Parts: sequence; C-alpha cells; structure tokens
Amino acid sequence: MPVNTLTAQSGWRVMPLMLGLAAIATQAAVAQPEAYTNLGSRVTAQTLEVPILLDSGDDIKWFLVELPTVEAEAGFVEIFTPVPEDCFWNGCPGFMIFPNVAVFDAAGRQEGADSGGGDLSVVGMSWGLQDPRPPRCIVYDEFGNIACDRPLAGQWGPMERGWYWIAIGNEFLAGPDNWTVLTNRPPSDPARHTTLTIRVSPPDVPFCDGDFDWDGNVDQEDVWALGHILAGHGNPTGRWADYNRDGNEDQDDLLALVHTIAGGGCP
Ligand SMILES: [Ca+2]
Ligand SMILES: [Ca+2]
Ligand SMILES: [Ca+2]
Repeated sequence: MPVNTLTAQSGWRVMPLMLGLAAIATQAAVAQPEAYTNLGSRVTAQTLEVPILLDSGDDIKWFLVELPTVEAEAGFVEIFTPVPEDCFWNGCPGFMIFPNVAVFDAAGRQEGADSGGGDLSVVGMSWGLQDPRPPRCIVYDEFGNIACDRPLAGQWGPMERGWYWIAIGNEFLAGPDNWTVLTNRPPSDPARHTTLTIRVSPPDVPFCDGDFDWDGNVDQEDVWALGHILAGHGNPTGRWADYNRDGNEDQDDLLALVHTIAGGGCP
C-alpha cells in the first residue's frame, strides 16, 4: 500500500469546511474546530503519515478526513502513533509518548478516543476487520512470547463512510459530542512531536498479510506458524487461521500462504 508522508508545506491547511455546513449551521452552540488541517478523502488503501508538532502542553491539533466503510469481516481503519522502541527505553527528548487522540463524526459526536500509557505508550485505534493486525509495539520476553500485545483488531467496531474529525493532544478528556476536547496540560509544557498515522484498507481490498508470527516479514517462518496454529498448538497472535477466507481452517490455507510468499498475491 502506498505511504504518503505529509509535510507542513503541502498547503492544505485551514480549508473551508463544505461538508454539511447548512445542517450544522442550524444547530445552536456547536464548537466545531475553527483551525484544522483538511487531509482530504482517504477511502482507498493507503497509509498516511502526518507529522505532529504540538507547540505547548495545552496545544491540540485538529484534522478532517474522509474515511471509508469498514466492517468486522473486511476492511479496516487504524489510527495510531508509533513510538520507536529506542525512544521508550532510552528517552527521546521532545517525542510525544503520552498522546491522546479522539475521533468525532461530521456532526461532532465522538466515535472513539484513546490515550497513550501502558504498553509502549502509543495510541492504537482500530475499526472494522477483527482479524488481529500487529500492535504498534511488540516486545518479546525472554521466552520469545509476545509481552506487549494490544493488537489492532477492530475494537472500535464498524465504521461508516464519512468525514471525521481527529484531535490529537498531550493529555485531554474527550466528551461525547460537540467536538468537546478539554486539556489539562499547562501551556508551559515543552513542544512535542509525533507522527499521526492513518492506515486504511477498505472492504474491496483483500487483507492478505501473511505475517502470522508478527516478526515484520513474510517468509517460511510464517508457514511454520500457521501450521502450528492449524495443528492446535496455540495461536499467540490470535490471527485468523482461515487465510484464504473459504470458511474453514485447513491445508488450503497453508498452500495459499505459500502462494503469497512466492509472489502469487492474495488468495
Ligand atoms: Ca513473519
Ligand atoms: Ca520471519
Ligand atoms: Ca481456509
């Protein structure tokens, strides 16, 4: 999938909101964000990386983006902030390790919110497909077990295509409606940066990530891992063993995975 990295020079900042303006204008006392960045329509398969620089402790950045319909069986939308492991263990000055993210629909109703803390202090939000994808942090303990396992697995449920508002800040409380975000960080906190990442796979794009053991690549070890699952020896990642989505878990799934590894594409 293509990876798009936005820069501050892209020139799409503070675009006028055309969407639903008439409907919103008739409501009283809404607090639609005035300063925001329009990320455009993102309903095709892609990974969008948005550099974030919060100027102060109480700074909150807003984004508007169109996202596709995704469901438990197909497609996903993931919003997360990756943290390099090095930053977590060794310190990483200026990096935002306690991010808060909230997502609101076009009418300002909250669709979900998440805060860094625990794990590797990353935000990890996931709508749609429930076949677990790797968490944004994976730590293996001394026995090789996954010790940091908050997979992205559709925890926020299905999503309907529409325009969504995303708020990111150092630490805040997100209300249920009216785009309400209240920060309790002092303005004197230093500036912090991170990368807001939006990863999209709509239902019409098959999910065929063959990385069953979550080591970051797809190879023979994944065939071994799937074989291990099919043989009933446990499934540490929780990945769906029905890789070819034909409704049962058997040899055909192994063959389909081998086919993928050999460059044959998705089953
Ligand atoms: Ca692998
Ligand atoms: Ca491997
Ligand atoms: Ca199957």
